[in-house]
Parts: sequence; C-alpha cells; structure tokens
Amino acid sequence: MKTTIALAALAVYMGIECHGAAANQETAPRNVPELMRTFDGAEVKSLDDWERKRAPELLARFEKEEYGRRPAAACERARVSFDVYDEREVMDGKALRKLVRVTYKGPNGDFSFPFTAFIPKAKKPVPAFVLAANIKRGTLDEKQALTSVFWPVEEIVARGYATAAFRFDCVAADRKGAGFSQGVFSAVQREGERNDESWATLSAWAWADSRILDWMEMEPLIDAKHVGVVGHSRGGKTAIWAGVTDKRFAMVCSNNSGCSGAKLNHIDLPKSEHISQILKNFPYWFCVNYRKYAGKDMEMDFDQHELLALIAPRLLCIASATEDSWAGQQGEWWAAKLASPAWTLYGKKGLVADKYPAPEKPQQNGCISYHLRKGPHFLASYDWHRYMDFADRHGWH
Ligand code: GTR
Repeated sequence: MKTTIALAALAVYMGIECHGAAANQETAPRNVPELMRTFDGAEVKSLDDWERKRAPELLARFEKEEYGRRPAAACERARVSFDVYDEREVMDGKALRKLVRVTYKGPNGDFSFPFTAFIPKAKKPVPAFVLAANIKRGTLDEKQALTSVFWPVEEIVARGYATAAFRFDCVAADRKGAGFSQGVFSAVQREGERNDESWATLSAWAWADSRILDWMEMEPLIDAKHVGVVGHSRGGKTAIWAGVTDKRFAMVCSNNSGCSGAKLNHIDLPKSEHISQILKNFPYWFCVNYRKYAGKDMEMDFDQHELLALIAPRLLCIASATEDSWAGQQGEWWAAKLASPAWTLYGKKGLVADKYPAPEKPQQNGCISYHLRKGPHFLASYDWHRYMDFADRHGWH
C-alpha cells in the first residue's frame, strides 16, 4: 500500500498520469486480423513469405496509417554528429557519466538535443538500455537521474548495464497544437511539405532513440549489439516504434504502453483507452491518416499484435500494472500472445504462456517477456529489474 502511494505521488510529481482500478476477469479478443495472412488473402507459410511479403506490407501499413513515414533525410547517418561536452566519474567511481549533444544537419537547418549516459566501469563493453524519458519537469542531470525512480540509474549500473536517456520535449513538443515546425521536425522539412502520412511526434521520439544508438555504436565502452530500448506509456509506444523501425535494437521494453502501443484493439475492454480518445487528446502523436480509425478499433484490418510481430526474432518485453486498466492490461498480454507465431517462423518461442498471469509472476520463458506489476501506471524499479532479468537470461551478461 505504502509503495503504491509513493509511486503514485512520484508519478504526479513527474507529470505522469495515474489511471483507474484494475479489471481482472478474463476477456477474449474478437475478430482479430490474421497475422499470418497477407492483405490480399494469401497464407504466410514460411519465413521467406514473412520476410519478403508480410513483414514489409505490415511495416508499410503502420507507417502509412498510424505512426507516419519519416522523411529519408531524417535517416541519413552522415547528417548526425556527437559532442561529449561533460564527462565525470560518479557513484564513488563505479560509473562514468557523460553528457552528450546530438547534432543533426537537416535539409532545412540544424537541430540538436542533449542526452545523459551512465556507463559502469567494467573489463569489457557493457550492454545498455536507452530510455525516452517522458518527464515533464526536471532535467536529466546527475542529481535528478540518481534520485529518480523512473530511471533508477544506480540500480541499472549495479547490474552491469549502461543506460542513456533523453527528455521528450527536447526533441519534439508533447503538446497539442505545437505543430510540426518545432523540434527535430523543423530541421527536416517545412510544415507545407507534410501530408497525411507524414511522421508525427511518436516517430520523432523514436528517431531520437536511434540517434543515441548511433552514438553507442561509436562508444567503445558499450556493447552496441546488446542495446534495449525502454519506454513507459507514450514512451512505451515510442519504444515499440523505435524497435520496429531500427533493427539494431536487440530488445524492446514497452511499459504500460496501452492504446496504440502494445494493447490489442480487437478486444472489448470498456475501461481502457480507445483510438477515438487517444486521437482527441493526442492527435499529434500520429499521422493524419490514423484519424479514420477513430471508433473502428474492432473493425480495422490490422492491429497492434502485428506491430509487435515486426520485432521478431529479437527480444520483446511487455509490462502492465494491476491498477492501469486505462492501458488495457489483458489487451497488452493478448497482443504479445498473438504476435508469437512470428518468432516460431524463426525457430524461436514468443510468449510461452497459455494464461494471463497473476500479478508479479513474470512469464519469461520465450523471447517475449510479459509481467503484471502491482500498482499504478508507472515505470518502477520492479519493471526495470524484470527487463534486466530477461536480458541476463538471454546471455547479455
Ligand atoms: C495517457 C494516454 C495514454 C498514455 C499516457 C502516458 O493520458 O491516454 O495513451 O500514453 O497518457 O503517456 O502517460
């Protein structure tokens, strides 16, 4: 009880909303679009069918209809450079803290944003986690980071992982009406060049996750082949899109991401957020085309399990919280379950579980991990430890 109150208070302090009580009875999905059938009706029978036809058509669908397409210029590595502008020992010499500025030279001007990295001292390069930090107040300076429950860097470092985080609003404003002539958008294109399938804010944040990975690839203290991307709620949606659009991420951890994140739409969970609600409050997270799906959650011909499937054969962690029915916990579990056949095509196991789990009984036997934390909508130390357990289990240490 105490922990719950403390977490809720922290969530409020950090500007993160807490959502209502749990719905625990089991609900089954209905009329779910078939993962292993192409849009023109052909059955996907092999890995080849998947990689040549189905996965590309799904990616194109999610780009065109939900998260938007990133202009090619945003993805040119040669436009990106880094400046480590401060570096010091922290945690009694156990780790290095680096402050890094990313500069992107866009066709329409320059844009830069800072991030903070903590790297444990070790004999060989260490695996790492990148966090898109959706905090609305405070900075990611040393003091903030070291005392933050949302980003428990001391615990992460103690387990031998490096971690880096950027603040959302340093990349693109998290505000309705902010438009697309600010943040990274301004450097890439003019508002007048945008159309109904242009990238939007979730994609811009996911872009920043990838720039941090660019830097990690050049940082000799980090093992860039073992980097996970983590995010909570809108950050959890961002983490999924980052992992889908950038296959260098070896693991995706999507915490309480809910509607238009890990939650399946074809499931009747009345207390959970629906597409019409998310579009009303946060239209700028998505491309304009997504608006045609408002009120069509159970009718659309694609769904979020198909997005998760695009992460196969890499590692995927989906997490819910008992008091977070707004995120639709069972919908998150079902999407993980229904995405699993993509892992089977690679000779691996997705989510190894037949039943929705009890709280704090993580399901971690396959390449998809699912856990249900007790408590509110939040990214807690408990969640981080399950992500690190999963990475450890897959030999990251
Ligand atoms: C909520 C929103 C969710 C979720 C959350 C968050 O208000 O409805 O989709 O993303 O915000 O990011 O905290």
